[in-house]
Amino acid sequence: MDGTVGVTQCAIPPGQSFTYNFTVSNQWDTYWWHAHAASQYIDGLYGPLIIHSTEEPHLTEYQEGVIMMIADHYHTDSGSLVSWYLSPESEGTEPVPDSGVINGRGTFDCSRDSQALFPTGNKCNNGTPMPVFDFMARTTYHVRIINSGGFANFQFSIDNHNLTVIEADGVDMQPVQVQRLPVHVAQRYSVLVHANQAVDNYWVRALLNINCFNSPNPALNPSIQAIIHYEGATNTHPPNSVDWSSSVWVAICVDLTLDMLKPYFPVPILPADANYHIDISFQTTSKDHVNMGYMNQTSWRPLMNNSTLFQSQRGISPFDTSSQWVIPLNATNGVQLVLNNLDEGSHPVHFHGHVFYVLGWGHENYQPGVTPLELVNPLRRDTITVPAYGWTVVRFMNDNSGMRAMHCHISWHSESDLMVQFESLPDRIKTMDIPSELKSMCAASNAMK
Ligand SMILES: [Cu+2]
Repeated sequence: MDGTVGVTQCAIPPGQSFTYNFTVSNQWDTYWWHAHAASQYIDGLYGPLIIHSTEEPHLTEYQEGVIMMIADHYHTDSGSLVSWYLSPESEGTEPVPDSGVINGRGTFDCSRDSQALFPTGNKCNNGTPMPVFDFMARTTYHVRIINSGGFANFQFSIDNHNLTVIEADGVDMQPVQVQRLPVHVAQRYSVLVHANQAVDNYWVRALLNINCFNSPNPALNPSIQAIIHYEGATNTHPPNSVDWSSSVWVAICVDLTLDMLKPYFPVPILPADANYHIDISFQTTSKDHVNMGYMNQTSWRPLMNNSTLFQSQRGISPFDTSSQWVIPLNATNGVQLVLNNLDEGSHPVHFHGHVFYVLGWGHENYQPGVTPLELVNPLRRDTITVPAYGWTVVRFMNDNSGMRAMHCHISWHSESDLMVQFESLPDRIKTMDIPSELKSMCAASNAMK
């Protein structure tokens, strides 16, 4: 029920439906659902998925909850943009968003449209009024921030209000106070916000970090905004509040540091019994002159009308490494990965089915055995930014059998095939009870051709 096309299932055919059925156990906090076929989600097929529990450690520290799903927004359909991106014309430059939305709402100044990479002309529209979040004074809000966008890393802040981070990607954190929060694609944070300021209106700011883009988009106003409206404040004027003076995490598109993000519940880390070095790169293909993403030597090509999970269950292995880099993991033990980024861009790498233990990251060369790693209560999360020309060392416990994708969550990069798969406990996959409805979708999509 992981939903990854070509990995755990075939796509849901047009006009058909599929019901995902899964059991939640010992898990809570902030997630999201989205289409996992090609670049479909950035056209809007996504939503929040929040799991509540009486075991949340910060449950008594807030009174109200708010969700803020923040996404960059393209005014051209993603299929057209992928066609352009995966052509020699783009020279590997990612499409830059035209605007941004919070909970699906955002505005655009159509006088800027002609400066866009793909102007929309008379189809341009000014969007919808920005969202307004009603706050009551002297109340503490649990604000869940989700980056559901395709490309942009953003810096989140609320004028005059500190943010107390208590969760990252479904893992509870020891509280840490920040004024600005960098959030990369697919990452989630929970922050506590105390409505302890004067009754008034305040800007919520999600600054799309243009320093992480390879090229400018003059049509883009990178400052995506919403309003916090205290009950009793006048609602006839926009906020007069001013941005924090502390500098944004501009030039480097990286996460909060490891010493800031400490899990609330420590989990002992097992030693690593298996080690893999994964080079992340982009290479121009000699045949088509297209810039494609590579994990080591493999650029992933999704299977048509099949999935690697179904193939694994039938015992088809090894996989063809020219299109599927599948790492078999036979024992329940610790697996350590060195994610080495040879590319000039940062990559928010997302892992299905597991959380990473994040042992370290940096910009200089990683030297095994020399570079110090965090082994005591290291950060755990499921989406980690690998810095440009930098490295990240992660570990995970191979305790969740299945075919698990690990990919860059920037939509353009997953479309350029930046993905590796882990065949977790193949013997258990062979005896896994896979619902026939999952398999029958492959036949249905086959019949459509
Ligand atoms: Cu990437």
